Amino acid sequence: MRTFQIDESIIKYSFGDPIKTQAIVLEGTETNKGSLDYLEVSTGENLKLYYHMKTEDIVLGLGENQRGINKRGGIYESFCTDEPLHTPGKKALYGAHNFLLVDGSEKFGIFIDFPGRISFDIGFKHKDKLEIIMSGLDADIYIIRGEGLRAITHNFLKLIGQAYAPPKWAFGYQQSRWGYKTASDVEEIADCFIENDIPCDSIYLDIDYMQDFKDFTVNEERFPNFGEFLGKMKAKGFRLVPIIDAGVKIEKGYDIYEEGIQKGYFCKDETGEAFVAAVWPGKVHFPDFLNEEASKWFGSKYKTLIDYGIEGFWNDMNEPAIFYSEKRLGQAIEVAKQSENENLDIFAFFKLKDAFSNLSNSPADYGSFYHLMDGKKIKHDKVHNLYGYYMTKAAAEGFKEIKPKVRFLLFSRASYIGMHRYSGIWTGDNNSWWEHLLLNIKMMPSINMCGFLYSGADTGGFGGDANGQLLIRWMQLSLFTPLFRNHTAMGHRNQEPFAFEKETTSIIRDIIKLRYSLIPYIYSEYMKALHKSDVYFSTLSFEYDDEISRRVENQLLVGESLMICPIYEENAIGRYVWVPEDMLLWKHMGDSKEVFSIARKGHMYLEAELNEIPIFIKKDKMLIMGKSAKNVEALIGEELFVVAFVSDKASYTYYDDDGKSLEYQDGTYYEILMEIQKTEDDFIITVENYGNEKVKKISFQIFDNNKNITRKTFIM
Ligand code: MIG
Repeated sequence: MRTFQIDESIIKYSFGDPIKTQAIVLEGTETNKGSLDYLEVSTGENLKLYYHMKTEDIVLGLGENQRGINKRGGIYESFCTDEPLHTPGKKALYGAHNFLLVDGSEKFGIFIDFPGRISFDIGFKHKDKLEIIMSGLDADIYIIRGEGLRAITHNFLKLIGQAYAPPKWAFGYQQSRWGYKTASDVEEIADCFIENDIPCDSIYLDIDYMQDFKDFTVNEERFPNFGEFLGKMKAKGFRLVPIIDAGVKIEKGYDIYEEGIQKGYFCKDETGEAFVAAVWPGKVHFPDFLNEEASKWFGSKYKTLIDYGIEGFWNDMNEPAIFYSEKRLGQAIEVAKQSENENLDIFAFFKLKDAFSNLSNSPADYGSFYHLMDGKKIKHDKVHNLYGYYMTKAAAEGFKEIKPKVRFLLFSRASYIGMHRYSGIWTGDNNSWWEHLLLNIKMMPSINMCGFLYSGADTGGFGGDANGQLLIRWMQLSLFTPLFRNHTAMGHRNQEPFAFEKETTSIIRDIIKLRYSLIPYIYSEYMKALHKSDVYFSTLSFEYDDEISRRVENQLLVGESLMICPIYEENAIGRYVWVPEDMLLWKHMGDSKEVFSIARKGHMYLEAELNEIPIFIKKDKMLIMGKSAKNVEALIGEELFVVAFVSDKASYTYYDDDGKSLEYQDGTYYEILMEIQKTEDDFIITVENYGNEKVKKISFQIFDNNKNITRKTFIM
């Protein structure tokens, strides 16, 4: 074991010869520490770590995964998996996020930089035993310290580098569906938004826009004159966001296939031939994104679509998902042949059945192809969790070459820690289940602490059919997620805001309009989190250290000012809420009606009818809003509306930038510092403007602890 001091709060313990994953951005200096802090280590066949949990310990983390915010009681796996039916027993989802935060008498973070399969038993086999088993011996283990959960997370986020910023339009509402097959389908959807007066920024193109599911092609019959069509849609106010799949169709004459073969850029099988798997296009090869040259090559291919006018992409199927491999299918067919005309006993029957039902995403397949990484041949399953990350990095680096100055929208299904520097993630194929709305709530803080600020779920659920009520309640959560996208699978009920009863449409219109008026706050908080290596969503325990706050699983803090308590049960007219300190409760109910009350510290039953959106504003904090508009570009932003809850003094730094370029990275952004000081019978407002030329007027609505309202206007 070699040890490195990364900075004052982080030590790296290096076992064997770890793969350089590009998860981290800080290098340390070598030290010689004898043993790991907090953890016991055992080596043998596998590297294992143990921690003895005290009864009161809470374990947070693991990003996009199952079960609670507190991970205790379960077994989890890091192995990026196409798991569309994620029922509670499933252990791995699309992302591999090996960061844990132990919150007990000892508080520390653990990051395991190991791109193969890892199992985390967090008090399942034995209630007090945390056991981490890597499928190998070579890994970098980081122990991260800090003064409290937020500080530890901050130190970890500094280790893995600054998060990606999408263009500002990507903070608008986005409409997707697997099943918009033609240009006229897409245009019809756009027109429905316009007719129904529902703001929207983009419409997604799923695999059907491609010619025979071939990456970087456009089906000319279904989307004739694609460039012109994009222009027409943009003039109407919509951007189109196409999907890119990991697998490249095997087809003579298809340039991507031909070039990939010629240059040897695809993953190879044992014999050195390009590995064959089957996904949407039928038989495909997987580009070897871990090979730098191949990655550059694939990244440059996004240019075809960018040249048409595309400004954002989503990368799919990059775990990579495998429907079947040639070899495994051959074996299954063999079993079937042998079974023919046999009197199958029950074991033979299951053998036959399993031969086919286990074809997809088979571990045997993941162990049978190879990458060329830094000039070395390496078996896929050793680096499995990097595949989606590196595909997405290839895209982002491609964008930098193609249009170096602008931001692109980009998010991926599979991910590994570090990918957040290049893109966001969506949480993959969930279902139209209330359980998955709750899971979405629980995932958000975990995903944030793993670096992924730009994230969100398929609102309304991907698989299955949503009713209007589920969509409404889900939207009341997603209205706060940076990625706010409604997406559903082919073959399921329509799920657009106007697909249900008139009443449902009007409630959803109101939610989406509220989203647009919250964009000043959402964007400001997002970008501040990015600049400060902080999170956007967090657990209550990041701010409040009382015993109840530490254990709340269904309320979240959003940025520095808000607490949200989404309703996630069918037919509920409210829910129980833990209020950790006095807060201002704003119930937003449709266009003009707004009701404010003071929620006192303690337990409360929060009533919230289907059309009511409860938002808690923390003590001595401000919520910043603007006027809604039909899309982000149409937001005028001349007037800000501030709702503040002030018992003593509140201050807020309002952040903004051009929302398009990468200049924020060099410090080009604008801040407005606002401060509200309570005096005996009034409030004194100070505003300092650092470069924001857009805002002309700020209207303050200030509540004191007795719900008295003071209104003031500040002209810039
Ligand atoms: O095997 O492209 O998660 O969002 O709509 C399904 C079709 C492939 C999975 C993605 C989903 C997308 C779907 N894709």
